[in-house]
This record gives sequence, C-alpha cells and structure tokens, in this order.
Amino acid sequence: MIARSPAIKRPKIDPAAQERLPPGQILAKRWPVRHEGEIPPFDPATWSLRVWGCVARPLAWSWDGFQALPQITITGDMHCVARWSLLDLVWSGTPIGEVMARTNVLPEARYVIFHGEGGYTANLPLAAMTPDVLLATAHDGAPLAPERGGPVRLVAPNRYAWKSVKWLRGIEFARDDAPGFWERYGYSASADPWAEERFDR
Ligand SMILES: Nc1nc2c(c(=O)[nH]1)N[C@H]1C(S)=C(S)[C@@H](COP(=O)(O)O)O[C@H]1N2
Ligand SMILES: [Mo]
Repeated sequence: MIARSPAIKRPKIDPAAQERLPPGQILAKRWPVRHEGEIPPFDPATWSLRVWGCVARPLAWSWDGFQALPQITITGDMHCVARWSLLDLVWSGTPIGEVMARTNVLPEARYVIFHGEGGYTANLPLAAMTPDVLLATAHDGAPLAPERGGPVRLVAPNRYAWKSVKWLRGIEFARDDAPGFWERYGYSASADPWAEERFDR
C-alpha cells in the first residue's frame, strides 16, 4: 500500500489580480477587522467632524450637516502594511476635496492629519489628497458598520491602510508634518504601497 502524500494546497490566484497587488502583498481571502483599542459608541446628537489648522474657515459639521454634503461612490483597493490586500472594495462618502473647498485650505498647508475618536491619528502629505480619498459612510451600499469605522472613516485606497482612519472626528491641515499613531514607531509618512513605503527609518 502506498501512502498518499498530503495534498499541497496552492491558493489559486487569478494572474490579473496578482498584477494588481503592490510588491510584497498577498491577496486576502477574508477581510480582517484591525484596529487599536475599543470601538467607540456613536451618538448622532453629539457627533461632529471638525476641520481646523491651515484653513480660512474652520468648520465643525454635525451628523445631519455632514450627511448633507455631496457623496460619491468609488471602487478602491486596500493594502495593509501587514501584507494582506483586498481588491475592489466599494465605498461611498464625501470626497476630501469637498471639505477642502468648504474650509478654504490655505496655500501654506502641506500636510493633513486625520484624527480618529480616541486619539488614533495618521498624517499624509496634502499631495495625497486625490479625488478617490473619501470620508466614507458606506461600504457596498450599506452604512459603515461600527467595526469598519462607522459612522465615518477615511478611505485612501492608494496608501497603506493604516492611513484610513476609522471613527474619523477631525481633519487638521498643517504647514509642518506631525507623525501619527504608527508613524511615531517609524512607519512611513507617505505610505505609497507601490513604492513599498512601509517605514521611514
Ligand atoms: N481609528 C483607527 N483607525 C484605523 C486603525 C486603528 O487602529 N484605529 N487601524 C488601521 C489599520 S492598521 C488597518 S489595516 C485598517 C483596517 O481596516 P479594517 O478593520 O476595516 O480592515 O484600519 C486602519 N484604521
Ligand atoms: Mo494595517
């Protein structure tokens, strides 16, 4: 009797999907929930999104006010620096450009610092504020689940996912860069997955 060797499991990866993965990334089978700390409660009566710093018109939207802003739907990928990626996630929300136009971002602004509820922050260069960067309120047409960062999370599909701050409550435009939660440990300020910008030092 010949013992059967255990089957070698090779994940089937569509070559087209493989090409869309930045260097060093693997296509995830499931979508992990990943964050520091607890999921904060959401109270629409007290929730606000505040914008300050290098802006001519600092603003704070209430939940109702925020929902009245224009929204678009985009399809974007997600690349976690821990090496899993997902392709073609469908997000709806307000483009960051709408916020920038309404607060009149000043010419000296060069960085944006996103503040999550509970103190998690992430910084990005202003140049990373492309039209696909959303303050997302929905995924696949359904309101964003609390564990996904609902009611509002940042979605910056072309930066490593730690920049996509869940439970977004503040946007600060700044002249000088300020490292956020992971950037203080040496993670990259710009975090372009195609250039494999994982660490700055
Ligand atoms: N507020 C907050 N946002 C966060 C994080 C966090 O710890 N706190 N983790 C980031 C990291 S490292 C990743 S990979 C993504 C994960 O998003 P997901 O849980 O929807 O997969 O959220 C990002 N946004
Ligand atoms: Mo991550």
